[in-house]
Amino acid sequence: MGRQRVLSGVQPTGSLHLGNWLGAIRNWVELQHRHDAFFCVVDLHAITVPHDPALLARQTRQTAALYLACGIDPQRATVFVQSHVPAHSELCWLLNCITPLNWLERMIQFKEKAHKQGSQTSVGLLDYPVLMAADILLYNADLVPVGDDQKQHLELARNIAQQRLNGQFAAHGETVLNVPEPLIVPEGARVMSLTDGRKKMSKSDPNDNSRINLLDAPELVRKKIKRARTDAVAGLTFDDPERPEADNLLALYALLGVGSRAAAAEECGRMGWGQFKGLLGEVVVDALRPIQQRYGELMADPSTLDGVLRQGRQRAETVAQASLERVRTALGLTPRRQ
Ligand code: AQP
Repeated sequence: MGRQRVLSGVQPTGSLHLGNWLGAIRNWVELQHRHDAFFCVVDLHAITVPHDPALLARQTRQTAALYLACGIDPQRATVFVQSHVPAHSELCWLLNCITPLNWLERMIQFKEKAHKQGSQTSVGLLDYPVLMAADILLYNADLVPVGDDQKQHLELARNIAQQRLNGQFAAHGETVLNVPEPLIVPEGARVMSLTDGRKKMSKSDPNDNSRINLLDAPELVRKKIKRARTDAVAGLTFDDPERPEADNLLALYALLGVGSRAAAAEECGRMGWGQFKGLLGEVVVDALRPIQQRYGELMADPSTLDGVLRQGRQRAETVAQASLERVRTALGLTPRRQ
């Protein structure tokens, strides 16, 4: 049996932060050794909310460069930009036509984001999960790494594949496309906001002090950690529901510093906040240093990144086109003659 295929992506909606790295990209680096991995920058998803075109273009390249700087190896994994492979949009349309509207209206993320945007909510935002289904199904992915917030979207992709595409359009005993399984990310990978330990660290939080961006300069990292929200209790502990900030920062120290929760709890259990924050600041700066250095090298030589994205597009297109043809045929669209 060949290696199982994995697909994942990040939206270029802002600057990548510690949460994106520790919750997603760092796991991908492991996955690329054992799986046939496809990692894309999902720029078509990024335009489902209001955006600045010049910024989107910059952040798309920045995100791709950060994948590489964090250790994604283009010799092992296929790295590409979603909109460079038109099959994503085309399959999205085909899936739109076989997906019931009320499946989308139930999506929690849509309800939350639509509530914020009111009358400016776009059709694209409602359609976001169908585009995500297209991304996954195009590559016949076996496994999709998902955090809690994306579980409902993956379930929708599975339902579209199983109940609609395979259920209604496959020849007897066959499948049109593979039904993907979730790959649950390891525990402790959810990084919380520095200004509110009950909210996840997020690119779209308007307060930049709520997150550590992977490209923040060392002085800024130290400053943000010093200013991070604390409580009035001395000593750092895990798992106290009344102390989400202590749990979050100690978890960061465990992940980036000593390597285990037990060692972090042992070392910092009696430390005051001031001493602990100084220590954590240095650990985060040290962890980001090689990423920032590699990122700088990549940005100084645009042709390397262009080459990686060109090669990635070509590989992705070969797989995507074959899946698209299967769906077109199953739905009764006539073949495109060369
Ligand atoms: N705080 C986090 N902790 C752990 N993992 C996280 N991820 C995001 N934030 C955290 C993981 O990063 C991947 C990419 O996420 P995305 O770009 O698709 O959007 P998101 O999950 O909505 O991330 P953000 O930063 O919160 O972006 P905005 O603010 O634009 O919505 C996913 O695998 C996600 O789990």
